[in-house]
Amino acid sequence: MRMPFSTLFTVLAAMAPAIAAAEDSDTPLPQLATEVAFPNLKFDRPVAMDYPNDGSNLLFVVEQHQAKVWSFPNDKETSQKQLFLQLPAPISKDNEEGLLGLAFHPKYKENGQFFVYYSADDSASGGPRRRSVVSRFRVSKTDPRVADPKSEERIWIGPDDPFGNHNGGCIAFGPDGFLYITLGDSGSADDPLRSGQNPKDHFGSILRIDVDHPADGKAYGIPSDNPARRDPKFAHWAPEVYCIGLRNVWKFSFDRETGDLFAGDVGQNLYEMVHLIKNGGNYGWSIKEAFHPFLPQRRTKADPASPISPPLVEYPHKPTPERPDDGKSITGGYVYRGKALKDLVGVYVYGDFDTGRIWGLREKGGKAVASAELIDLKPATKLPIAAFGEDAEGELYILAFGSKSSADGRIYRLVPRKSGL
Ligand SMILES: [Ca+2]
Repeated sequence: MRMPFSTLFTVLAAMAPAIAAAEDSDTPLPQLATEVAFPNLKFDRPVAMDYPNDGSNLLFVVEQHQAKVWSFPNDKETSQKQLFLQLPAPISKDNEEGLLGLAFHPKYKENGQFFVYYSADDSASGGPRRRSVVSRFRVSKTDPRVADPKSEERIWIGPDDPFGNHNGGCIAFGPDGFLYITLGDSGSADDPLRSGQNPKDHFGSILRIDVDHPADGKAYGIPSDNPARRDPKFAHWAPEVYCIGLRNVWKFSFDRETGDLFAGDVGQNLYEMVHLIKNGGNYGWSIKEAFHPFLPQRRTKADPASPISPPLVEYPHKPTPERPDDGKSITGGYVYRGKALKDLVGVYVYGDFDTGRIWGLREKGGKAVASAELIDLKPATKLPIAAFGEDAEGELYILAFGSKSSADGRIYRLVPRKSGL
C-alpha cells in the first residue's frame, strides 16, 4: 500500500504561497499535531474505518489480515471494542491483500446492509487463487452489534488477479446512492497487463454500480449515466467503469458538502498524486506518472475517448538538499467538514504511509489553490498512515498501521499545534 505524494512539491514549493496569497489569503492552512484518539483501543493492521448513518454513534474498523470488523462507541475513553464480523471466506494475505474495504448502505438503518471488499482465495472451491470481491452482508436480526456471517452475497467479482499487489480496495457510496469501487492495475510493476488505459477491463479504474437494482443477470445494475451508457464515444468501456488511468488508488472519498470525489493514487518509483475524479475521466497511468511521462505511447495507447487529466497535486519520492523525503506511498484522506478544527474546514487532508507526513490542499475549479504540510513531523510522531477515517460529525481520524508485535495499530486525530511543539 505504498502511497505517493511528491511532484506536487517541486511545483508547489515555489508556487503555493503565491497562489494562496492571491486566492485564499483569509484561509491559511492550519498548523496541526496528532494525538491518540482512543487510548484504550488497538487494532491489528487496521486499514479502513466507516460508520452507519443510524444515530448509533458507533465507529467500525477493518483489520486487514485478521479479516475482522470491530465496532466501538465514538467516545475517547471507550474500551468497548466488539467484534462485528469475522469474514467467513478464505482470503489471500499478501502484504497488500486481505479485508480492505467497508461501506454501510446509506439506508443501513432500514435495511441492515453493509458491503466489504476483500482479496478472495477461492482455490479450495476450485476457483482462482486470487481475485477481489465485493460482498453484501446484513446485520443480525437479533443483535444490532453483530453481523450475520451467513448473510454474505457476492455482488461484484473482479477479474482473476495475477499479482498480490495493487488491489485498491476502497469502497464507498456516493451522494448519488451508487457504490464506487477501486482496484489497481493488477500489480507487479510497469502496468504489465497494460490495464491503465484499457477501459474494457476493471483493473486500474474506479467502478460505479447500483447495488439496489440488479439487472441483466448480475447482482447489481449499471447507473444510466455511467460513461458507456451515457455517450457513444464511451461505448467500448466496460459498463461498470467510471474512470480509468489509475495505478492503485489507496483510498478515495467524497466531500460531504460538495460531493466532489478525491483520490490518492500510488505512483511507481518517482511520484505520488491526488486526483479530482470525474465521470469518464482518464488519469493517465501508465502513459503518465502524475505530471510526468512514464511508458511511451508506443508501448501503451491512450484511450481515445478521454484525454488525460493531470492530478491536482503530486509529490516526489526522492529527497533533495532543500527538501526531505516526502514519501513513497500516498494515503488519500477526506475533505474536512468537522467542527473541531475551524481552519481546516474545506481542506482535503492526505498523508504518506512511509514517512507519516500529512498535507492539506484547497481545490477550486479543478485546481489546487493552496497546499501545505499540516503537521510538524518529528520522529516520535511519525505514523504509518494506513488510512484516514471520518465519523458522523465529519471529524477525521488516522489509522496507524501496526500489529500485535509493533508499537502502533492505534487511531489518531488531528489537533491544534501547541506552541513549542
Ligand atoms: Ca493485484
